[in-house]
Amino acid sequence: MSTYIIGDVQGCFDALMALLVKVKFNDSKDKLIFCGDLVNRGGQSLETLRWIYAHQQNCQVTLGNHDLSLLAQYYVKRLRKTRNREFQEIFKATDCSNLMTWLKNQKLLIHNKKIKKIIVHAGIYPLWSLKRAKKEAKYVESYLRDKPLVFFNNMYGSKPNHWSKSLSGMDRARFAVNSFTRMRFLFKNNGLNFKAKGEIESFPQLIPWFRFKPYKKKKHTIIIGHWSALGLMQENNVICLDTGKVWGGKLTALKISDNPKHKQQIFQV
Ligand SMILES: [Mn+2]
Repeated sequence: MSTYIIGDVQGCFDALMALLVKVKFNDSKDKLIFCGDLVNRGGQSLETLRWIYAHQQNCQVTLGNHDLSLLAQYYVKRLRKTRNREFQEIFKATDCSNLMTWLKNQKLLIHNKKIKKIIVHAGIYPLWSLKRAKKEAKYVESYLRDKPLVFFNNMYGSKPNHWSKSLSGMDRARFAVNSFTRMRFLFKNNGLNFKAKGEIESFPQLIPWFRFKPYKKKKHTIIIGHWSALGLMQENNVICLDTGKVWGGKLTALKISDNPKHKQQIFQV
């Protein structure tokens, strides 16, 4: 058995299928873990969701900002943008409500102890312990599961951008969802910056989250998507798998065998 961790698909369904052929995915034994951003911009978001939904026994998903944007527009009609044809196609589909109910029950953070990997879409707020990160992920997941309308009516916004244990309710949930799904850079004062995107070198005054307080001594590897400008990257214990298929780049899978003697392998289409 092998586990494949897959970068941002963003509706590039043909590429996903080609990647699974390339890795010789076997649905009777292999597992797939998606880093999030399953949908948007690639043109085949509905096909992507349907396939993963149909193979949910094999698949685990961490939600990305585009997945949450889709869910927000599904649950809160005033947020719908008619020009997003890809999302409109999903909303008109007869299986839409099954797909959306399934999607909103996915995770913000997956910790697979067997393969010693943590998978999140954008990152883990660097001043959090792993225990704290798991607690905050669960906090958001419980909102999504139990109070999706409250959550999506109040999800948008970049404040608070400073963490405090005293945050509560949607302020706490918004800080967590923003750090798990949108974070790239921090200000030197610990605050999250949501405006900067692109190459690290373009923002010398900001610090990429994974350099803020590097996870050098941690036993687990953190695997992310979201930041296609990084490309396929490993720095300390962080691996980025968003290689920007939707922008003309590649779709990437990291293969981790059950047999610890086997090396990790990268596959791309
Ligand atoms: Mn993203």
